[in-house]
Amino acid sequence: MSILGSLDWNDIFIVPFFTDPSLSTGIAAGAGGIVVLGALAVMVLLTVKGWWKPLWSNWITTLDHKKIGVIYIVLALIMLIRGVLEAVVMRAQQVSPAPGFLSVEHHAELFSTHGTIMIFFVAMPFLTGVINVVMPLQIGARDMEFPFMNAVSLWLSIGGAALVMASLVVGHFETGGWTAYPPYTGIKLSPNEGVDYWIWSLGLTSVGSTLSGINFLVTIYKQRAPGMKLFDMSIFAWATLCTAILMIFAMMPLTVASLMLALDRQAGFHFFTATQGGNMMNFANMFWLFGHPEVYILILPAFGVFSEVIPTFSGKKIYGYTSLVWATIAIAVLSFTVWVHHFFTMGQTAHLNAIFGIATMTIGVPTGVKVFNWMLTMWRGKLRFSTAMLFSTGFIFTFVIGGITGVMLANPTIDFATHNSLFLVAHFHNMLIPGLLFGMFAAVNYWFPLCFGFRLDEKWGRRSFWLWMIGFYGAFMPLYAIGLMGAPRRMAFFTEPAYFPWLVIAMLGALCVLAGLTAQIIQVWVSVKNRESLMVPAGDPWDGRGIEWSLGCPVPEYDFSTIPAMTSREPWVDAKEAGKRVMDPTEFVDIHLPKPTGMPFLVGLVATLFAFAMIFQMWLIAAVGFVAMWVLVLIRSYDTDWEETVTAEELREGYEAHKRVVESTPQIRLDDEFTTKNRGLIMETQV
Ligand code: HEM
Ligand SMILES: [Cu+2]
Repeated sequence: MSILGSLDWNDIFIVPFFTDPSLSTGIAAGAGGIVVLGALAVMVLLTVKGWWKPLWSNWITTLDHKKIGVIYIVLALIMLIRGVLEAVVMRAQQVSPAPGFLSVEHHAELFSTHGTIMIFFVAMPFLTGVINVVMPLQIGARDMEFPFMNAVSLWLSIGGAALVMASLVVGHFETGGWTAYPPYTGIKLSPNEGVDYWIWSLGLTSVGSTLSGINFLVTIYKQRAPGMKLFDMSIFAWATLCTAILMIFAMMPLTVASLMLALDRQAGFHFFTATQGGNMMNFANMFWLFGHPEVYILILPAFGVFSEVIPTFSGKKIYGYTSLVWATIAIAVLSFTVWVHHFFTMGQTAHLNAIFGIATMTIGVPTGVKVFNWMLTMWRGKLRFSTAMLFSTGFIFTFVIGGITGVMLANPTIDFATHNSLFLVAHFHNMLIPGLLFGMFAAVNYWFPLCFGFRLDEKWGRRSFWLWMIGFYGAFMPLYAIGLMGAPRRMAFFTEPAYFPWLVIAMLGALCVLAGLTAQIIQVWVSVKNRESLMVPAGDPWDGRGIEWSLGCPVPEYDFSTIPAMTSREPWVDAKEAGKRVMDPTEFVDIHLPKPTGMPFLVGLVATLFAFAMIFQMWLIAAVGFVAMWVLVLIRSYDTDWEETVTAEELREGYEAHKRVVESTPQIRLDDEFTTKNRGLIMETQV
């Protein structure tokens, strides 16, 4: 066997187009071409602008939680562009006269990559990024408990995403959907490297997420500002805590299931082959033992975001803090008790189905509690519809519809009629687009100034909201209808004329979503261009409530010059009500920050090399990569010179500088919040 394993000429992205020219292979070649040219263009840009060095020293080697968070979010946005484009191609395929312009395999690859990407490389990095930026700032910490491991998680996730991108250029992705059920994904029915791409890209990122979960949890336990009790934490921090626990316990079944699949495929095991004593249901159970908690990993952080944005833009304290916390905990616990609802039809008894159906419906209760909490927070508030608030209110409205269809599906008898239909596809997009993406968009619009010092453009932000909102309804309401009419999911094409008008609407909706995404890109572009007038150096541009807003924007690398005194649940609001514009400092002491290091990047790089080699069965390279990974970790373990000191004096200067900025910033009225008069620190009560 050659050193290049199973890799051969036909795996290079343009070759199939020349051997079998068609629109389908042309699109595949074009997609591969975009990846290659895009990568080249980025490299040329970096070289021409001389940005390699700053990129390396400011970003790639960083251990700063805020920058790591930003990189995660950038990753999520890049992958979101691919995911949405794939969705548009699928929609175009289904409105084309049968059999459409894509080969059946190509369409299957598209829904598989779309689903895999959206869940693992959009949703997960997005929420991990937002947590990274915000959570330490909200609990009064200076960084994660394990900054090095945090960066390793990041580079493992990027490595996983890079593999999915590589599958456009070298070889194929799998065709078995994001769930990759055997026996279809076994070596007999899926002999090419596609499933291995799925296994190893998920392998990298699931290890990354497990480590992130551990990091978040320990950070919350150990790094809270002195005096901050658990029940003093922000709701977002609570959401992070519950998410972290879910990440720790839920990612592992996935890692194990996918590694077992790898053993089945490459080492002749038979965990999942019924004819050899294995059982496919072991995969289904393990996958969903991960998969259902996973949807709460996706949704809880967004719930946390809404619980921060809605009070701020309603000018009121969150309604029912304690009930919100308990609802979050209840959802986290219950999320481990419902996984069977993903395969009601796969042969267990009616009794078992009934139990899991009831458990599923139970989750509606704490979720309903939350919806009422948000609505009661807005009740009689003075609402201001910033982009972040629009996404939050759009979420409540839309999410409730998705929730109702979820309770319908929780009923096994209904599920028997609707499972594997487009009704289900409509349902989960109805949960995930508002319940995940809108939350993350709200988070970016809300917290962006903390990282970059300026606000995002509101006009384009609002446009993006309306396009996403209308686009969502257009793209997915029709799927409920044709799903009930019997349209199955994952179909390459439809020949039933009654579906056609609905599919056209869905296509237009998807285009509208694409326009929304474009509006967001324009929003960032316009904001960067006008950043001078959007600067909010004094911090707190929205009259916010969390202690993250007591800092200037952008937040300095060390976050807090002195750790805030936690006198209540909302010390920043108390300070403002007492007429203060900066929080009183506690004690200035020397602090230690971890030095930047290229090691996490290298670990990610060799891990990715290892995974790539495993995909193409290049055993020698795989072995080298695997060993190199651990050698790097070992070298790092013996590194004693990894901290740098920020002196108490520097911190005091930082504090004084911030105070001067705040004092020289004129106070404005809340009505001028979205104008260029907003340089930070709106104090309505003072005007
Ligand atoms: C942005 C607009 C989006 C559009 C237009 C869209 C469209 C689609 C389409 C057409 C399918 C295939 C349905 C079928 O089985 O026939 C699909 C599947 C899927 N989508 Fe989306 N989607 C979007 C966003 C998202 C988001 C944000 C997520 C998750 C965070 C997501 C997750 C999935 C998953 C998991 C599947 C199932 C893949 C499979 O069958 O294995 N999608 N989507
Ligand atoms: Cu579920």
